[in-house]
Amino acid sequence: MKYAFATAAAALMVALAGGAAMAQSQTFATPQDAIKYRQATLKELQQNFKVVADMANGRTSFDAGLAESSAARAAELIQQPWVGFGPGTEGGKAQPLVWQEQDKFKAAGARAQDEVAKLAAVAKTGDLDAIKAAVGNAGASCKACHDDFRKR
Ligand code: ASC
Repeated sequence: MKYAFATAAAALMVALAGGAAMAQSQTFATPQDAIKYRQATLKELQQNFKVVADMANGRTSFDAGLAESSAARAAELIQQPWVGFGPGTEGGKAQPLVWQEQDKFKAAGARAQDEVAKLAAVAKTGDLDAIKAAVGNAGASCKACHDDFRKR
């Protein structure tokens, strides 16, 4: 059995988020492969977001070029984990609620995609104050999804 999740819903989420990339069809041989995939994409997302967040919070010095490239990479990465939450892939740190409340989960993911896309747009301007605000909004959207859908 393949765990496929390619679907109109994923494509719609990308469209709603204004993402340029296409939703990719993706299948996983086992649920564990899907879990590993989504964890890897979310980890790399977190690493890229942190580069910008550290600048916004004054933990590192502001480097406009690095902020722009890291935010752009984060905006690509946040489109990717969702196909790894298909039917039958419960596990990892994901709460069962992901599968029980699919509409809410997708809405929370779409909000996060939207906020990170906005961060990437703002990072191109090099305006640190605007980047700080966008980091706050994007971080809040990450946290909102984690509060409801990730095990602590
Ligand atoms: C991160 C990270 C998150 C968000 C969130 C912001 O760096 O891994 O999940 O920021 O903590 O509140």
